[in-house]
Amino acid sequence: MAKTTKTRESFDKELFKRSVLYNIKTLYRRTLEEATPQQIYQAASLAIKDQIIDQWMDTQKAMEEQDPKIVYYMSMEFLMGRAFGNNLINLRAYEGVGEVMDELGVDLNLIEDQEPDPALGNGGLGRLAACFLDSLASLNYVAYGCGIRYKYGMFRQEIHDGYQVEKPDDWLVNGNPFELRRQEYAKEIKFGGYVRMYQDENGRTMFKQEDYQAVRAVPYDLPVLGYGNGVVDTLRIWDAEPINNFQLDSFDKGDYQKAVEQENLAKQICEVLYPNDNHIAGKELRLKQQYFFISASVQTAVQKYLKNHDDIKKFYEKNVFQLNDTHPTVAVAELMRVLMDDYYLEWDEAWDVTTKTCCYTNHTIMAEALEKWPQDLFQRLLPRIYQIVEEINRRFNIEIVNRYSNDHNASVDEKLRKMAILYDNQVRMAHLAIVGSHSVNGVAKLHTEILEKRELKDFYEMMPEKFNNKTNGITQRRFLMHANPLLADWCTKKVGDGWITDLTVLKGLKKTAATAKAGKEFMAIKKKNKERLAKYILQHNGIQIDPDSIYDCQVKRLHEYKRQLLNILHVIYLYDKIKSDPKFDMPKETFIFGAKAAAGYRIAKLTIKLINSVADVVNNDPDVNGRIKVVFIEDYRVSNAELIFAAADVSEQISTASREASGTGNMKMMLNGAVTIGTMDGANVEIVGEVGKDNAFIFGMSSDEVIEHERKNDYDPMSIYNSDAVIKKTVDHLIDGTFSKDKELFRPLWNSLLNTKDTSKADTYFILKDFHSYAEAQSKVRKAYEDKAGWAKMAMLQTACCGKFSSDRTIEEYVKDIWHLDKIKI
Ligand code: CRA
Repeated sequence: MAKTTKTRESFDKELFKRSVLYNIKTLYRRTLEEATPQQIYQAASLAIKDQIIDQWMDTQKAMEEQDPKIVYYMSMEFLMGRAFGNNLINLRAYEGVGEVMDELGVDLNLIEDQEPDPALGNGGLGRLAACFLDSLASLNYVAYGCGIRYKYGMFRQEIHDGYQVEKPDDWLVNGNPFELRRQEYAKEIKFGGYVRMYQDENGRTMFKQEDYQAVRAVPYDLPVLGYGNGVVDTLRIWDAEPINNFQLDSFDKGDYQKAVEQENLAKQICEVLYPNDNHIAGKELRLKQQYFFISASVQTAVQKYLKNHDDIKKFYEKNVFQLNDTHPTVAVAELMRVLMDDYYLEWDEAWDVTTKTCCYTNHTIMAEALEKWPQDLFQRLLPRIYQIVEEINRRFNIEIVNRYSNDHNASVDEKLRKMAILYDNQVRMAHLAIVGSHSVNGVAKLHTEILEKRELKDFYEMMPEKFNNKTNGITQRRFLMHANPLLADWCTKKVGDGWITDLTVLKGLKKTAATAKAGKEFMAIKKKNKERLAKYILQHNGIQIDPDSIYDCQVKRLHEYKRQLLNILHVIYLYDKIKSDPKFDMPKETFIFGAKAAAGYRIAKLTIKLINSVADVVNNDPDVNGRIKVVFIEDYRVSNAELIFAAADVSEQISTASREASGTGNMKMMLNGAVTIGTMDGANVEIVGEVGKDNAFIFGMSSDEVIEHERKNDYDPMSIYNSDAVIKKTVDHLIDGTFSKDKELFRPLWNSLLNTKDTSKADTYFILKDFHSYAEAQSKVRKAYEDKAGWAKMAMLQTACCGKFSSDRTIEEYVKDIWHLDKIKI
């Protein structure tokens, strides 16, 4: 990390050192020599926090003076990853702290490893929120991340006998040194009861929630540092506490009962993150979580605005709410409630403010991820909010009728059926989000097109002006600078350090790096990173892998649509080839997987077991002779992801076309010089656009072809199986005892491809259909890798061409097209 991270003048090494030693003494009554690594980590974090606090206060002051517009990024998930190293990088103090630690005889890496990964997110959606906060602060915008302080984040994954076992992620056991509890900003949140209507003394019709259960939302603030600019934004996550009205001397049985219930509610709400990615479980507690953090955040935003503005009708001029998927959509109704019930706005006035404030991002077209709540549950839990949703729906239905009743090409009934917010006893959250927002965006070009042409076609037709695309991005500060310091330094040597705040600067590598010498340097760095990962894998898996082999990596959530099964079937196919032809010539290849499966997702969990079973057989078969190895990395998360991205040669992005809205792991791998093998899906399309199709290995059906097969319902995997001996043999290894003594163990996976009972449910993700095209692309990868110089050039081009995929670019687009924020000066 030497050259790229100049120590910022304001970072005082001596002060830092003294403060670490002092903290160790006062916190633990110990000397440095006596302190454990965890204690040194805590002491060092507090010393850094000290410096952050000054900048945080300066940012607050600048905000008050300059009164910029603020974005509230509302999200159930923020997958921040470790804060320690990232804060040092953005403070430009990484190098300085490294030196201090050296002087103290302490290994900085060991200290960083003391921090648990704050895993308050499932995957892409939560990590995107984290990258966005990093970019917002780095670009001098004022932003609040609003979320939940789950006591238990994404579970810790252990592998026992090849199976996933979920262990609680007790990330707060040692406390969180960077957080600040802000009791003074606590809010009351009300659930249940009924709504009483009455006239107030001015003759206004008022609505009051009565006989409700309440909990207290207490915010914890985490600093979000901009890179080297002194800006510190805030991630505000809410914890629930009981309201203190528990009176033990109460003889009223009803009160006692209620007090106990309220206490239990407070205990439950923030207990745990639902571990589902792209899938909605529909649990009542989840809706409580949603309303809990949204009500607290909306109340806060309004009160903050009114502290130094008096016209609530202009709220939207200074505030914007970005809803990260439909999970925070109750914000639409909650803002209406606050504006009408607390600040006496008329419906139309409140609606004007609300729609001008709210914006919605769609992250998926997967049907099982579409949020719908049973109307009665919604009404029982949120009686006042439900009334408001009913009225929004009533008015929207009138709009539909007005718009289409004279349109001979449309049927009003059909439009109502397809577009109403309340329909079939359900509350359709996506419809509420679209109607209540002035902007609706998808997360990659192809995804937005699919939304406009298919999934949200009716809405697009009626309100095209709301729709826009914002292709996702990632922050280079974490995923190059922190993850891959060797490559970061190399880039700086070649093109200067401008890329840290403007990733397009890396395009300068195209010229300077197109030489054989640069290629060798690049691949030498890759090799070092591959050794680093090999060491991690040896330590954690006990498997020795060869840093000279191709590292082919698929790391992401386990989901059928992401097709880890296609990947492992191809490994099985290669294994067969080696077994039947002992001389089969191929470069050594290591297939690396990392994935968590939702706890209740049976097929996904069985896929993990399959990968591990294949690994056992292949890695231990002398006939294979080290040509292929398979590794499943336990507990895939942000911290080990950084090691994997830096070491990857090949980036597996093989979802069924149309299913992956964007993907962001694809961008992280590209940034680190891994070449994509993938389908024309999500942001892969744009990656190929940037790097050129000769520098990627594209295979499989297009999204149009997939959608067409689904429309016609004419896909028959069984006929492929019956007519294709290679596929038959490969697939049958799932049930012929090759990978398990119990031949029936993997039968459900075999069935998922060839379901003989219900053929419409067979191979819904077109694995067999795309198999050969994938195997061919894999064979091209191996061939390309054998040309060392050619590969080096292709790998470098990935890094050179990934400028577009910085979340800085994404954020500037949100600002320009939707948010219209002002930059603050510090
Ligand atoms: N699961 C998509 O599937 C996308 C991210 C971030 C996802 C990814 O393709 O990159 O969002 N969708 O936009 C999602 O969570 C609820 O939908 C994801 O992370």
